[in-house]
Amino acid sequence: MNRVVKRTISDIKSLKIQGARNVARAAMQALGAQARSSKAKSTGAFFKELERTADALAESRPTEPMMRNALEEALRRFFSEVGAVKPTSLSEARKQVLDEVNSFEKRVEQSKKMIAKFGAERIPKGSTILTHCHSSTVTAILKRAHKLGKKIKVICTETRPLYQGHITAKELSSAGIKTTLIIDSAIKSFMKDVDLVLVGADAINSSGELINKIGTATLAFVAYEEELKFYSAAELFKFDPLTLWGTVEPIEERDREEVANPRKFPKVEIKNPAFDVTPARHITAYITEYGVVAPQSLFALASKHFDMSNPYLTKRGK
Ligand code: RUB
Repeated sequence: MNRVVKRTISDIKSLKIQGARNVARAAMQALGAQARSSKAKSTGAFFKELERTADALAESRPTEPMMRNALEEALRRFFSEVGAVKPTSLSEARKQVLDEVNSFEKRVEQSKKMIAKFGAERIPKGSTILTHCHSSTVTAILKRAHKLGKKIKVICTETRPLYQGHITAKELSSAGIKTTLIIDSAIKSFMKDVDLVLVGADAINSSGELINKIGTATLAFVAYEEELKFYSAAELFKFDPLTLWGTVEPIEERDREEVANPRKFPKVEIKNPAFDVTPARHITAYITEYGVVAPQSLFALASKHFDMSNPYLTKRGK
């Protein structure tokens, strides 16, 4: 694997690159870098090399179907129904991969614009929005609502253990939005000031459940109890088609050192799950690039726009 791929994997693991969209984009760029630098002598060897690269990238964070879907889609076009590599010259194959990388980049930019548009329409004038962690999709919606003159206020949780909420607070305040930073455990105390909750998405499963940064499920539960709207901004590529085939979305368990120094707690088990699962009944709607949908309708919308055949069967041709 080339240097760009190795660095991308390490940056994704350390959260230097964070948020599902940024992770997927970086992974696709790395796939392109591998395609450019490949010394393979045949198209078969070339695709094997790219498959290995895609697998290594996909494993860097297990709860990221957007990255898996993007890599999967980029490669599966080159395999025939029976799993053999389609006949093509090496230079043509390289060009096809790079075209896929470029078209993915354009597609995510376009979907972000559409989500920002649909999302901003859902934000009432003068409202206060509570958000959690850092989602580039959420900040795009909030910045658009601000540009439309909606005079919004945003409350950000700090998001333990690695404080991605600080990124959100800095980004929104720099854009001129009135921003308040709170500790995660203060959400209930601030709910009286909040009009709606808006978070991103790492994954959506076949039941319409949301898998997002740890703490999201608690936030959704509190919002539900307070009868507040709870939205998740998510392009359809966050849907994990493997969950249609009985796979349970894996929850990444991260290094315990992120929570506390284990040497200071010799007899304590330290746990650090990165994500949790929010039930569909606590979610008002998903804001997607094709419009706003109830969680129960997300699969129908996703299957209209994407090929939902079993990606592993398609890719491996088994
Ligand atoms: C980030 C997080 C974000 C989603 C969506 O977690 O939970 O809400 O990834 O982000 P982490 P985006 O910091 O662990 O990656 O909208 O940018 O895809």
